[in-house]
Amino acid sequence: MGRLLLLLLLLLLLAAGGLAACGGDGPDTASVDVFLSEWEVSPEAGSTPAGAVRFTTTNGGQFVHQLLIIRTEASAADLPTTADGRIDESRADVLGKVDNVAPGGIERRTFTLQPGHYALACNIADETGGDVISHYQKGMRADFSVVAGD
Ligand SMILES: [Cu+2]
Repeated sequence: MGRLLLLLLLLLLLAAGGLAACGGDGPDTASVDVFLSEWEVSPEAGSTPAGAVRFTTTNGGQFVHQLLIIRTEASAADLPTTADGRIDESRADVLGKVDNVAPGGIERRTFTLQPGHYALACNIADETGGDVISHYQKGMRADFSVVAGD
């Protein structure tokens, strides 16, 4: 009886592992971990090969954050902004967005990216007592490169 239970558990584990291995991302998918907090956007690496890129976004802060992936020639600190200091997304080439990453949360999303220079940023603004706190202005931005693969 005990042995049968163990065998069943083992089969379940194998099945789960098999499913995870076929979880949608092919062998050519690159992966980048990005850490969000107050007030930083910190990719584990400064660049990734072009093609399918899986972003694992972890929010280690106390606020809700997001990850915008913006294709731009400009430095991440010099993106076009609106009057309240947020990035003007209507004037930015936003190629990917991982929205509403809760404190302590982890979100995984795959985007297809061409070679070039990018900015990773959080464009949330919180209003407290009439003041607008733009996460972007607080420093939630990082330069990032996508390089041609082989
Ligand atoms: Cu933020």
